[in-house]
Amino acid sequence: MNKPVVLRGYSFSVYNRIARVSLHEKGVSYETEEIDPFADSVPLRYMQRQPFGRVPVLSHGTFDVYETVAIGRYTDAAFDGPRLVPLDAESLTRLAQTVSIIDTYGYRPMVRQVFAHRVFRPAVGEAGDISEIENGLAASQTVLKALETLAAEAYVLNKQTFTLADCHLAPMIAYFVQAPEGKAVLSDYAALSDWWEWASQRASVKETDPGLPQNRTT
Ligand SMILES: N[C@@H](CCC(=O)N[C@@H](CS)C(=O)NCC(=O)O)C(=O)O
Repeated sequence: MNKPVVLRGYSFSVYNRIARVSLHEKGVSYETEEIDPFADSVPLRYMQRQPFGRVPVLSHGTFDVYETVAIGRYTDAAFDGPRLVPLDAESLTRLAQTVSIIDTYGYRPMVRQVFAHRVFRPAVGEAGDISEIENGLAASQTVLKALETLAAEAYVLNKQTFTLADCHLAPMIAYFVQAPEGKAVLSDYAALSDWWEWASQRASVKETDPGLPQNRTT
């Protein structure tokens, strides 16, 4: 009998969606458990699985894994389906570089500043902070420029082979472009815009769109 696969996370989390995209790409059936990491208290049983209180965590039988990069690597290695990690040295390296750029420099300005303050907070009836949006847009430029170079070089983000780099970037850009200013900024980067046009049509990306919450807080 197959071991159960459970993704524990928050529907509106960009990292949760990254994990979901990789599971969809591999054709893995999974259950979900909703954990809101922004709630006043995160359940103790979840903290035992993720000591930093972030989401998501993937459980496969008794094997738990947290950190979305590791979840993607596990998903690729543990399940049948198309490979999400390239084999050649250059593409493998560019994949790691892309994901690291997104996590280290991209998530905060693109998601926590631009998307959260321009789109998410207003959707739940909270005021966004204009200075957060402006600072996020400014910081996003360097990130998009770096990703543009990687997309133009095309070892990854190449509109042909869907890898963990695509899994990681698509949910971030999907949120960023919901802000009109984010959409405008992205259009300055030709290779990245072409990539997004392609990636946004991918079934795994479309099927994992969480939409926007109603009367929720972030
Ligand atoms: N390094 C973590 C980052 C995950 C992360 O930051 N998730 C966000 C939601 S998108 C979170 O749980 N935030 C809760 C908080 O900041 O307290 C990973 O790769 O899984």
